[in-house]
Amino acid sequence: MLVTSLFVITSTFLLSPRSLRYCLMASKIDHDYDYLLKIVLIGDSGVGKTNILSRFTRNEFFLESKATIGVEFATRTLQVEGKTIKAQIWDTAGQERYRAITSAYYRGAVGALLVYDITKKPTFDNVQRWLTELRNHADANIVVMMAGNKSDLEHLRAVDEQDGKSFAEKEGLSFLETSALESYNIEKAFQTVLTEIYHIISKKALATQEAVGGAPGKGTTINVGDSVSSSATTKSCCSS
Ligand SMILES: Nc1nc2c(ncn2[C@@H]2O[C@H](COP(=O)(O)OP(=O)(O)O)[C@@H](O)[C@H]2O)c(=O)[nH]1
Ligand SMILES: [Mg+2]
Repeated sequence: MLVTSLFVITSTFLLSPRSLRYCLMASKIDHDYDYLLKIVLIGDSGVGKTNILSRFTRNEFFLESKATIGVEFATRTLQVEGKTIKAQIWDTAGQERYRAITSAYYRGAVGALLVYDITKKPTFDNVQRWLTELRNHADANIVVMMAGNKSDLEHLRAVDEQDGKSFAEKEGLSFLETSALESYNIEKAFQTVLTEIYHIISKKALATQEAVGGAPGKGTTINVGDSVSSSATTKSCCSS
């Protein structure tokens, strides 16, 4: 087993290098990944969030919606530019139906997949509302990928791909059409978000190194604040 240090990365990591100097607590936890990154799934009910998660983490798809059987999060470990990244992906477990997603859901998230259904225009119209929710509850620098899901249902399309692209461009988001059913662009959507986050982390780490006056040595773990890191490290539900 590859044993390297654990870097628990949360949104606090997106602070300025000077803030980092004081916010980051170093402690050592040996683990089999370099970074643990929390990603949240958001978007209207029925757009395919749970199936995107199951496709990405277990390569499974369910035709029947099981809104009531929700997991808190699922994980998958993958390589990004030579680093071992453990993506911890949170699913809403149906709370989005009641507009009752708590701020704890967003806490510590460094990435989000904002999903709509290309066959249901209202789910695209609601993307703006979800962005506002993100901006109110998540870190300002969170990396967002907008995903127009169910691209396999071309005959039922109600949202032009170009409209998705233009909206994403206007809002500074990445954009892909996906299909959890056909496993189309699911991998790419997460890879893109994780790579973008990794680029931010490595830039910040470099800046911090300069500010602090040296590179963190091998075996140094960056742990960012108690409340945040505990949510990312102590829950063991559903991890694979
Ligand atoms: N055709 C098609 N159906 C999908 C796709 N993704 C999800 N679904 C279906 O859409 C319904 C809602 O999916 P679900 O993942 O529960 O959506 P959630 O409420 O956003 O979590 C289910 O019946 C899924 O089988 C997709 O890519 N293509
Ligand atoms: Mg769901």
